[in-house]
Amino acid sequence: MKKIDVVLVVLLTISSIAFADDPCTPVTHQQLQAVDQDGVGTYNAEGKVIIEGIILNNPEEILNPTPAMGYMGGQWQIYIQGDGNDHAGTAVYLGQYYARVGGQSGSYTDEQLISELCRINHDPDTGYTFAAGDRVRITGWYKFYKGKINVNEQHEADPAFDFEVELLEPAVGLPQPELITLDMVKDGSDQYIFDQTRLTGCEYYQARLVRINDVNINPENWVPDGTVIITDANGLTFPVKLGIGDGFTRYGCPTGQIDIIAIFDQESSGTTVCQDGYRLWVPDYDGNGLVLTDRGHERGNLPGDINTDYKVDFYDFAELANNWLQNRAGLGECCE
Ligand SMILES: [Ca+2]
Ligand SMILES: [Ca+2]
Ligand SMILES: [Ca+2]
Repeated sequence: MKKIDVVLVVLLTISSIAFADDPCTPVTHQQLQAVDQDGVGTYNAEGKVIIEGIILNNPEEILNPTPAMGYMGGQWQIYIQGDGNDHAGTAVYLGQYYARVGGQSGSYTDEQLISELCRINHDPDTGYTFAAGDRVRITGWYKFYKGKINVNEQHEADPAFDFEVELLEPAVGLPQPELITLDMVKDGSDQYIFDQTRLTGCEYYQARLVRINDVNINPENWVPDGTVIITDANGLTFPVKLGIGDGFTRYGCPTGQIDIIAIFDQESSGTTVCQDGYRLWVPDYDGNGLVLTDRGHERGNLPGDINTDYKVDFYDFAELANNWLQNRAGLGECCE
């Protein structure tokens, strides 16, 4: 064997050992989200996956991270949208009470949950707090649930199942929402369009930011975490899940023809046939009256103007008093 061949063999051996010890496979969102004819995820390679993309939401605007709140306890979820030709996206999830849904290594105590939230809310290198519009890399296990393969801890609290969030580029901004019409995701009978190839219909937009113009909202169920129905001029409808951003309490449902910017989501009614349960998820609303979204650029710049009506007065004080001494788990009380 020539010297250079020996070096090659040694290098190949080292790299294969490294792979066996650390099976983390970079995948596109399209690869990870592939489905069969029933809409069930087909990705099934060994080890963790690595995905990259832009964070579409602040987690506490769609799920409450407060320990011991609700059935799953504190929860955390972000959507990551693929870049360029990778026309797909993936949700990343963490919850507190895995034992309630069959986790083998139990649940998190309140303190353990806060520690985990602190870990995944911050870049390990810089301490930077992640926000919607950051480009990140996620390394973790995955599990199929009701139409999507989520990157998560496979419902295990054991640290071996941790996922990592790393900053690639801060503040790149949200992706331009893709303008769609309801007839691209609903058929003439107002049924969801399901395409196994994921090149058209609801699957094509899953876990991505979309915009739908000129719809009317039925204000019934206009409450945080409620589901409202939008209708277009042709009578096609679509459910919109409201986030838990404070705008859904502070402002009334916009009336008349409006536009909507949302994360296209799926949570199917079944677990073995997953061709329904599509919905639009809007994390927060800034009360602008024309577009159901939070533009993230508040006017006014008056400290203490909590309800952003350009005046600091008792209404702001009432909101302040109502939230006095509350804190946000996994953000404020993280000490290193
Ligand atoms: Ca799906
Ligand atoms: Ca963990
Ligand atoms: Ca005010």
